[in-house]
This record gives sequence, C-alpha cells and structure tokens, in this order.
Amino acid sequence: MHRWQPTAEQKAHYETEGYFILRNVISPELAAELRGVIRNVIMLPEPGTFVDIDPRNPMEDSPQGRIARYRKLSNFCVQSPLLWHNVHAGATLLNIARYFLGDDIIVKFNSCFLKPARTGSATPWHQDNGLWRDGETEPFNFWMPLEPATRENGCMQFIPGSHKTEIIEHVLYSDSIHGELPREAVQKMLKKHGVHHIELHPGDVVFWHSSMWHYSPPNQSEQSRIAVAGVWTNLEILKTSKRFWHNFRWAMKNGEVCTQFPPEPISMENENPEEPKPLPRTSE
Ligand SMILES: O=C(O)CCC(=O)C(=O)O
Repeated sequence: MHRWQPTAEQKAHYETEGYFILRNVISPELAAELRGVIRNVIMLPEPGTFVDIDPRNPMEDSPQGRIARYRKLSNFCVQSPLLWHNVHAGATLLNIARYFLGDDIIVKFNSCFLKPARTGSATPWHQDNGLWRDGETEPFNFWMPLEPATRENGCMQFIPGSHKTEIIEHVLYSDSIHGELPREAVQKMLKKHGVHHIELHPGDVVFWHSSMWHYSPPNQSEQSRIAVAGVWTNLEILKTSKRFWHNFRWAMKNGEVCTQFPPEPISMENENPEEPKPLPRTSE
C-alpha cells in the first residue's frame, strides 16, 4: 500500500493547532452501514454491558425512548467486526496512524459517541490524557462522525494550540458527567486562543493530539449525531505508561493489518503501575 504522508499544511496544522481533518476517509455508504450497526444495538431493550446511559430518568420505555438515553458505547468496536475492520483496524485509517506511530499499532481505546436529537448531553472540556491519567502524550486520537456533525447537533470544539499545555489535573463538579478541566482554566484558554468548531460530514475524520482541550455541547437540534472514536498507540509509548492497561488490542503488526477477530489482546504488562487517586471534587 502507498504510505500516507501528511501535506505540509496538515503537518503544520497538527503541530501548531493540535489537530487536522481528512475528508471522505470512508464513503458515505459505508458510514451509513456502520451507523446501522450502532442503531441496531441501541434499539435493543437490553443493549449489553458496554453502554453509558444518560442518568436522566424516567424515559419512555420504547425504542426511541431508549435511544434517547445512550451517550456512549464503550469498547463496542472490539465486539463489532464491521466497525473494527473498517475503522480501528481499517487499512485506510491505519495507514494514517502508521505515519505517527510506526509499523506496530495497538488500539488503546474504542467507543461510539452518541448525541441523540434533543436529549444528547454535553461532553465536558477535557484532555484525553487528563482522563487516562497514565502520563502519555503521544498516542494518536481520532473521531469520525457517521451522521453530519454540525454546530447545531453538538460537533466537537477544540481550543487551537491547547495541546501544548501540560496534562492538567481534571476535577469533578457536582454536575460533572466525568472528570473535566477546571472551568476557570477553560475560560482563560478560550479567551486567549478562541475555539474551533469541528464540523464534519459522515466519513470525514479529525485526528488530534492527546493533550488537546476539547468539548462538545448538548444536542438541542432534531438531528442525531453518532460518531465512532478511538486511540492508537504503540509498545514504546505503552512502556512509559503509569497505569495497567486492559483490553488493548493489536491492529497492525510489522506493517500488516491484523485481520483476526475478535482482535488479539496485548499480553504484555507494565511493571510499575500506579492506581490513580480519585479525582478531586470541587464546588462551582
Ligand atoms: O463525541 C463527543 O461528543 C465527545 C468525544 C470525545 O470527547 C473524545 O472522543 O475524546
């Protein structure tokens, strides 16, 4: 396969702003098929153990009512061959990851982010490595919408250049859905650097640095917003990790795409793991 190289512009954008966008990485037809896989699961009365359910209750016990409650399917992609082989271990995407990570690539995280029409909640401002708390800055993150992601339905927002900060300790407010960057610090950064709205079509992909400050607002529109996301890493980075890793899977070995399904787990363990302390709680 011809090896992917960023253009000078993409490279400069990644270095200065912390992210870059590639359009039409997969076709709209494939994006529609993948969306169908996810929709099929969230319509099940009991969609399994990997769902992250919006705590708002009670909601109608109907397929639509259930769909309105899901915000994330964690670790779903290692259970769905169509997603796995086309996205996390898809040759096109791995060819891009390979430029940054070399010929041996591991999937560190995989999930589907759902923002149902009208009920989809915000994802608070965070750095991915602020949530991982493993000290890693070099894994490579991506996010691909399977439905249009617009300002109206809660596309991602990035603070350009924020990837150059340290990993900031994340905190929990009384209304936090998960750990987040201190809100005061976010306001300062927004004032200084502004914000980029990452509007994308199905099949476009945004790639970003793990220290990037990012957020997505609630979906108050009539349009659902489903996306698939993941993080790739390699053994050199993993060896520096402060934490145990679990459920990491091989995606590429020696430049060859791994075609095994379910995907092969990594058997190596790190030697000095630390259990991170609970995140500090703070008042507004
Ligand atoms: O899909 C979203 O709105 C949030 C995704 C996100 O924050 C992430 O992939 O790190």
